[in-house]
Amino acid sequence: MEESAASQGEKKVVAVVGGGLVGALNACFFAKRGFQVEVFETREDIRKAKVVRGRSINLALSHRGRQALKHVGMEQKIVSKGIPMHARMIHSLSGKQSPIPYGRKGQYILSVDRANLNKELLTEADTYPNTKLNFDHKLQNWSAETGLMTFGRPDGSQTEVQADLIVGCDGAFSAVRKQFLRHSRFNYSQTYIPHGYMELTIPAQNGEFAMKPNYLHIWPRNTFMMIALPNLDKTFTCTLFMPFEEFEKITTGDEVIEFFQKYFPDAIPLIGADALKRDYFRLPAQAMVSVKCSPYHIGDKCVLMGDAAHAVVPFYGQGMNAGFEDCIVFDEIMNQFNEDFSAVLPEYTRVRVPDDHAIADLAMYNYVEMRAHVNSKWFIFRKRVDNLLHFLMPKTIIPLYTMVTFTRTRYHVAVERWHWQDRVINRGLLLGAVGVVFGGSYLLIKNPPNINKLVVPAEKIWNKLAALITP
Ligand code: FAD
Ligand code: EGU
Repeated sequence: MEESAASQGEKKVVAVVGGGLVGALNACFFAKRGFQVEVFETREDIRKAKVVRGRSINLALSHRGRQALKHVGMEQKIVSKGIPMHARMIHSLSGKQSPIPYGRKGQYILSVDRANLNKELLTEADTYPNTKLNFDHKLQNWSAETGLMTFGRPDGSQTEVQADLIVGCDGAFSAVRKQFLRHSRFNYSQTYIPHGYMELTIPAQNGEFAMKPNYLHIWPRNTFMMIALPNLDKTFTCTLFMPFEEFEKITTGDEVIEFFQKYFPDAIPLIGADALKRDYFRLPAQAMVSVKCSPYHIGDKCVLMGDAAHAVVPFYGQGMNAGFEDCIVFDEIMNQFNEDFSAVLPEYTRVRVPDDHAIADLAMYNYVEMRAHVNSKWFIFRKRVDNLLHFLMPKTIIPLYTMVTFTRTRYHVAVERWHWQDRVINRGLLLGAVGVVFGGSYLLIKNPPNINKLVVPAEKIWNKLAALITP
């Protein structure tokens, strides 16, 4: 009946390249299915390393990511170490803070520590007897024909490993993806945005959070933007976004203070003037890239997931969440097609590409939008309008961020719905305007105003004005 090697107990070998967030989670998904899982990661074991250099320090975890963690029994473990953020806190230039809720009480996102999340996922993957974690293994080359991979080791040696399926979870600069570029009919685009980001820390004050902890703090200033997420040690990690050009203009400690005085004055005492002068120059600003490609697979041998398949700019807080959702989608298709890679891989590409492309576009759209005209007033106004319309028509109008953040509505469907809602709103506004014109005309015809009543006050006003200007 089942012709797969699975039933004979000799499950296929799945090589997960990259032991970052998506790779470590994916290892759990494949291990749970009983595959022989091998994870290959360039870095040393971050659970043993003293200094972990990574991208952002903390991340916003939302519904899609949580659902994926739930699939491997990790949701509670991670959520318990996350800090709920029920609302944004908008900081205006004057220092005024305005909270804007994400939704109802149960609708919140979590600030989670990236390093801890990665460690917990690796530890979980490690608990499966059919999983082996290989650190200090950097993929150098692989063959789509044979599934043979070559890894470089820190001592300069190389090792070769064969797998039935190669899962590329090696991030935005994926070495696995490099081979795809040689194949015909592979679409690829990457865009670096002009902005860079820099992380700064708001330390705890007298052992307490220096700002309200259960918020995503945002300082929207058009071209310049800062956001801060809380950490378990009562610090906040601020991420400053601005054009590289602007980063480069600031070359001295005093210029840093001057800049902050102008755009983020309330943040100076929070970060501390001396720390700010020092930390600004600690690391150069980091680049952000958007990568889109398709297909995500080659034959029945290789598939890309997470940032390797779709690096998105961080302006929707969805990069990791989308990568985690990739794992669920793949898992569901594995059920549907009985783990037959030759059927699963094309189906995964067919189903997932439109959604990943949609979130990449949305994140880029939001970047352009925020940069162009989002100051604190506009941000507050737009979110209030969204929330009001949702309150008036809860079934018809659902804010885009709600669909993206708090549901598993397919990203491309969320975008379609958003456009549809826009048409409904515009039609509503048009209908309202037409109603006012026709209704007003009808009322005027039915109850023609007494000309004398209208003219007399006008005359009175004119007389008064005339009295004023004549000496
Ligand atoms: P990575 O985390 O990059 O992991 C890739 C792994 O592969 C690494 O461990 C790397 O060492 C390894 N690797 C690379 N090359 C090789 C090789 N040749 N051989 C072997 N191993 C290799 N997402 C959210 O959901 N919410 C947020 O709030 C959020 N905020 C962000 C803020 C910023 C400033 C940035 C830059 C990103 C943010 N993201 C956020 C996105 C998120 O960081 C990524 O989407 C996520 O890290 C992707 O995980 P990944 O495992 O695919 O890739
Ligand atoms: C950027 C960097 C507010 C973490 C988008 C909202 C982000 C995050 C928003 C980073 C914004 C922007 C949304 C969430 C989240 C908002 C969202 C952005 C987490 C539309 C650690 N964004 N981010 N939108 O609605 O849906 O609050 O680095 F400023 S969480 Cl840019 Cl929900």
